[in-house]
Amino acid sequence: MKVWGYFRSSAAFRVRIALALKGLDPEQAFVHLRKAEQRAPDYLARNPLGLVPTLEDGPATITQSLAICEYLDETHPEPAFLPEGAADRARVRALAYTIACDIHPINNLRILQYLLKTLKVDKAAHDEWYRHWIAVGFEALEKLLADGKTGKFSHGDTPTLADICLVPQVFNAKRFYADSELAAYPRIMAIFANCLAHAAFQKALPERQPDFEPG
Ligand SMILES: N[C@@H](CCC(=O)N[C@@H](CS)C(=O)NCC(=O)O)C(=O)O
Repeated sequence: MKVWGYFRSSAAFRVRIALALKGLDPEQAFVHLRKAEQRAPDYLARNPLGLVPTLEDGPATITQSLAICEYLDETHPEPAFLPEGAADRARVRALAYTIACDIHPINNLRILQYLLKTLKVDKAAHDEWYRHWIAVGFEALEKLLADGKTGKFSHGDTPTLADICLVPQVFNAKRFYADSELAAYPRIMAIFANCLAHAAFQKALPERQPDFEPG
């Protein structure tokens, strides 16, 4: 098994958490997004969208972080990323998709670069865009988490696919929000703190990765 990622990528971070939760330690390859290595022909042959992560497992090449997480969950069922019961599984998926489909893509590197370089918006407008979509998403997520099913983690007291998405998204938000501002989302931040105390989440942290660069 081999995984392509980048220390700062939220989507690659999701897969690192998933691998660590499953106790898997595949070979790693690094794609430097700031150096545009994601658009090199050999990487595009693996991942035509030019996005990290990509996972290879034997003959299978898998793109899309959530598809990779579900693949790992099916091939290595313990510990499970989804709870028992269709309604609870749907709840966890809804939390994960709120982040992965409705928050993260709007603030992805290529979108931000398009705003700055092609549409020529200034830095202040760029930052406002970023902060706005985080706030819209986190307000909704905070309400979704208030349904009585949240425990130490997003769903009960064990990590699920929702937490795999939540932690990288909070890391991402911290680049443009002070901790005092993020305190407006107490459920999200309590789950974030509990996840950070878990060894698998620790192992997946950006600063623990071989390609980490400060700043
Ligand atoms: N939906 C994709 C999103 C992947 C994605 O957006 N990756 C980002 C890093 S978090 C990326 O590679 N960005 C490169 C770019 O924007 O050029 C997934 O979940 O794998």
